[in-house]
Amino acid sequence: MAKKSPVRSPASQTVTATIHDQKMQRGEGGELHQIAEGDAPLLTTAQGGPVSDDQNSLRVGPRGPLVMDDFHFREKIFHFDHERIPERVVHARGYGAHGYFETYESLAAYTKADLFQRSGERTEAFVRFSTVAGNKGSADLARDVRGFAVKLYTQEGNWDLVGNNIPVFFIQDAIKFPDLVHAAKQEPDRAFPQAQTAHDNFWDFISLTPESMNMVMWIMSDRTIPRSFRFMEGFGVHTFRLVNAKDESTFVKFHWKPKLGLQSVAWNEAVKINGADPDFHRRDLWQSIQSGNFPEWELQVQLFDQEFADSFDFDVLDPTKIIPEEVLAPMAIGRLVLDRMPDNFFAETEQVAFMTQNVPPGIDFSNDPLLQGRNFSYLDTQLKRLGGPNFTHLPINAPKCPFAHFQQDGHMAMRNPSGRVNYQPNSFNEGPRESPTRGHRPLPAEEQGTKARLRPESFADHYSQARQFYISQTPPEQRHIAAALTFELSKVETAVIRERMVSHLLNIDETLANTVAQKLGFQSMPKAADAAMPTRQDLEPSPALSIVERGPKRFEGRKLGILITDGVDAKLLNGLTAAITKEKAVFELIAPKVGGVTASDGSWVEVHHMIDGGPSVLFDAVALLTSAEGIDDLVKEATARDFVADAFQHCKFIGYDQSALPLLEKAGIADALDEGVLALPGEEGLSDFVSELGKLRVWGREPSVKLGKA
Ligand code: HDD
Repeated sequence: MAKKSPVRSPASQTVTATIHDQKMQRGEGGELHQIAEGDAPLLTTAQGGPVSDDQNSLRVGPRGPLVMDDFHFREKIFHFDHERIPERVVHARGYGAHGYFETYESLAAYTKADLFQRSGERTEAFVRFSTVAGNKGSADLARDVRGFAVKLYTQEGNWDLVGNNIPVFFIQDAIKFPDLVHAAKQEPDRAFPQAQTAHDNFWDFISLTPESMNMVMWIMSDRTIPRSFRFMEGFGVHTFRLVNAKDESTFVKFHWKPKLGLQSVAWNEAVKINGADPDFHRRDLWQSIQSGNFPEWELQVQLFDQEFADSFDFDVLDPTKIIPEEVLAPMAIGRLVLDRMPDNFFAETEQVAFMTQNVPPGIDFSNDPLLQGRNFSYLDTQLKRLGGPNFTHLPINAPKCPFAHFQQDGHMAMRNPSGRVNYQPNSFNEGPRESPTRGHRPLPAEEQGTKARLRPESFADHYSQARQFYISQTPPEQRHIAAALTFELSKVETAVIRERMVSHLLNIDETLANTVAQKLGFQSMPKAADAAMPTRQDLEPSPALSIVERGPKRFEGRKLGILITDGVDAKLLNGLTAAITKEKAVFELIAPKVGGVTASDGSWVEVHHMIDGGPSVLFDAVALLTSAEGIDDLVKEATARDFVADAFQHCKFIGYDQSALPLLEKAGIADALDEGVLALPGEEGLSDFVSELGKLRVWGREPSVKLGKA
């Protein structure tokens, strides 16, 4: 729970001292605060001076000019004018939480990294999730990659694993990053579109960058519209190295696997969520942590040696490629639990500075050129954003292990050493010394070659894994990829860009290319793009790449929206809410009026939303518990009809009691009821309904919804 700051302290706080006849109270940190009239803490300037009037600025006469000696006004407005810092150039919109990482078993055989030495050891963690392209105030459900940045405060320094929810990237060389980001963000002359890649510049760059094709398949899949941060994977993307005490190195790829399984929303749903609740992902994380449902991920690693790397189909240094889990099984090594929201968003989530170069002894880099470029970039950006080199003095960025160095001074230096000696070596035997045995030592490696700007031949196959991703998807997921490509390209005004993209799709999957071309209204097909290497048709599908295959099996962690009216059957409602709670899921009640409804037994039931503010897109499944007396008014509400029609078209499970049938009729689905629209049995059968909800979506319904048969 958030700690209360002294300023927000309740008026009842006890007076602990009296100094110069002034009543004082002790704040959280033991510091003394003065008390104003009454019991509230005394308002002061930033210099600590008591303020007499915070409502009116100093002026000459009641209608005269303001005067310059109003230092309180000057300071207050000055500070306000400087409240903003530059937003992140990418990943500006984000949300963070505190937690811990727990090591399962010692990994000493592979790494000397301190956090992996002892089974059961817990390491403090801070995680920030983000979207990439949108500005700080953009909506959560933009179709976009999600950042998954983890800071682990280990006993041998901070380790930042700055990953995404997708294991590959757009480009192979960091020198292309500014171009990629420029193309993805708002176009510079018009400053739109916001938080969207559905525009000419993005697809122009992408269609001229064949190395991005694997990533294109991932971003056009439902991975980029996750249901919540809690239901998505995270990936370190690059190949890193683990180094043990004998200086033996093992290649490693890091994967975060959500305990709840994977889940995304439908595109039409995402668009509506952005309107109904632009903070959908923030609210979800906030609510689940504040209610004690702590999200959890398992850290899994793919470990391999040089021999495997040499024999693998693709270059392990190429960040546009994965190693399928079916080829190299991941090993679970620990778990990450998020259990505390920051006390202050700005101080923690906004000021947290992740840097890929932050690695403890036992973790090392590979020669992935994207990773090496990143190691160069992140420090600069923190200097710009946070305003000076002392950002490590901020509590969120400071190590939690002992640290000592001779870096000094600079803007806002908060930790200043005392004493005379601020250099090494010195004759006074003072100050910290380096340790060749304990310190981070790069793995000894012999590198040689001709200095040149080049891209290795082993990075040249741009289509085979894109195809593998596509053929690994279930039919609904393949449909969604085609629909997403069609939507995005339909927003591209320049015909040649649309054609160029389809010419790439021809190298990935002909049916996909034809579907997209047909939906875009092409008169003829372009020829396939020239490929540096032919697409391999022999790569096996990898079921691990499908969200549906890795979906949850239970309703746990999800939310049921229950639409109720006056006269709702109290027993049924109580039975359903109890069954949902037992499943470790949550429910929210929606009614025509936000005050509440009177149930069949005369009891008053408070609700969370009025129907206009609680559309079904905010829930994983819905139930309609109405009554003969309440249904007549409900069917007249357009929003009630939308509630049901949307739930149906988004392939959600719908439970209803008989009184709600007129609403199903009004929503136009009474004739299309399928196995996902369930008449609610009496109380006894409710647990069966809840276990049915575990399937989440009725994907079989989708084609008929699309064809307007419902
Ligand atoms: Fe990056 C932020 C992830 C490539 C340069 N990046 C940033 C964040 C994440 C990633 C999650 C947000 C961190 C936070 O929450 O504060 N970036 C990635 C991944 C990449 C990647 C997974 C490819 C595998 N990034 C990448 C390249 C460059 C950058 C190639 C530059 C050469 N990234 C930055 C940055 C940011 C950043 C400009 C902006 C804000 C920040 O660093 O702190 O330095």
